[in-house]
Amino acid sequence: MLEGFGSRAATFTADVDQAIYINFVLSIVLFLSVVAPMLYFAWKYRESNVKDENIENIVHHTGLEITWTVIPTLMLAVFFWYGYTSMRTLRTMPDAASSITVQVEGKKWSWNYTYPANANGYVHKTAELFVPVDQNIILEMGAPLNDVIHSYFVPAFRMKEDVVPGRLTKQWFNSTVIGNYDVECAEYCGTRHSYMLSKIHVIDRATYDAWFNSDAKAPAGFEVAMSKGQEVFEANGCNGCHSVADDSILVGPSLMGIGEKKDAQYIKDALATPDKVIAEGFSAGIMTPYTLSEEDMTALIQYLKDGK
Ligand code: HEC
Ligand SMILES: [Cu+2]
Repeated sequence: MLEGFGSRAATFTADVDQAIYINFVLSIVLFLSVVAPMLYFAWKYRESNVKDENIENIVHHTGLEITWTVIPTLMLAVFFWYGYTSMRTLRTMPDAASSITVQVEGKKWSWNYTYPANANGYVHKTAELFVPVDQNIILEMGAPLNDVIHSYFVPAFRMKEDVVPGRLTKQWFNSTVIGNYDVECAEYCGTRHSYMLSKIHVIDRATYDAWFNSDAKAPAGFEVAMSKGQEVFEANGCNGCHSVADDSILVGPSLMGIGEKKDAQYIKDALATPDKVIAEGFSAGIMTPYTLSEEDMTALIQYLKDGK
C-alpha cells in the first residue's frame, strides 16, 4: 500500500474532506436528536410511571411541526451546499490547453495509460501513471465495449469516477505533493477485481519532461530491469490473467513454458482470435482479442519462450 486516505495530495482534497466532515457531524447531531428523546421518553413513560387516566392524546402541535420541518430542511440545505460545491470542483474540467490529457483504459483486470504524442511523435503507453507536480491532469477514461464497469479511485486525492464500456468519462486532478499513490478499482468487476490496481507517481517537472520527450519506458529513478517482451506483457494487462513464472492459474491458464510447447503462430492466433481455440478447462469469451505491432509481438513471443 502506498499513500492513501492518510494523505492530502491534490488541490481539492481539503474541499472533499470538509464536505465529508460536515456531513458526518450533522449526521451525528441528527442521530442524537432522534435517538436521545426516544430513549428519554421510553424511560419517562415506562409502565410503572404512568397511570392510564393520565394519558392524553395530543392531536396537533403547530410549534413542534414547524420546528421539525424547518430544522431538518436547513440541515439538508447545508448537506447539499457542501456536497454540491466540492462535487462541482471535481467535475469542472480545467482548461485543456494548459493541462496534460491522458487516456485511461480500464479492463478486466488492469489499467493502462496512453499519453499524447511527444515532439518526436512517440506515444508513451504505460501501466502506471507519471505526472508532474502542480500540474492539471485530465484523465479521459473508457473501457472496451465487451468489458464491464470499473471505477477509477485514488484515495489520496479523494477522487473516483466510473469507467464505463462505450462511454467516455472524465476526471481531473492537480497533485501538490511529490509521491506515489495507489489507484484502485472501486466497482466490483469479477474474479480479479481486488488486484485491479495501479499507481500514480507524482514527480518533479524536470524529470517528467526529460522522460516525456524521450522514448524511455519510465522516468529516471523508476526504471525496472524488464525485457521488452515483459513490458508488452504487463502494459497489455496479460499479467492480470496469466502467470508466467509458475503454473498458478489466475483467470486464464499459466503461460509457463508455452513458448516451448507451442509455436509462434499458435500464440499469434491465441491473441488475434482467443475464442477460436479454447485452452482445455477454460471458457471462451473471457480473453479479448489483442492487436499488437509486429515488434511487440516478436518481443512477446520471445518472452513467453525464455522469460526474457
Ligand atoms: C481477462 C483475462 C485475460 C487477459 C487480460 C488475457 N488473457 Fe489470455 N487467456 C485468458 C483465458 C481465460 C484463456 C483460456 C481460454 C482461451 O484459450 O481463449 C486464455 C488463453 C490464452 C492463450 C492460450 C493458452 C493455451 O494454453 O492454449 C495465450 C497464449 C494467451 N491467452 C496469451 C495472452 C496474452 C499474451 C495476453 C496479453 C496480451 C492475454 N492472454 C491476456 C484470459 C486472459
Ligand atoms: Cu475493475
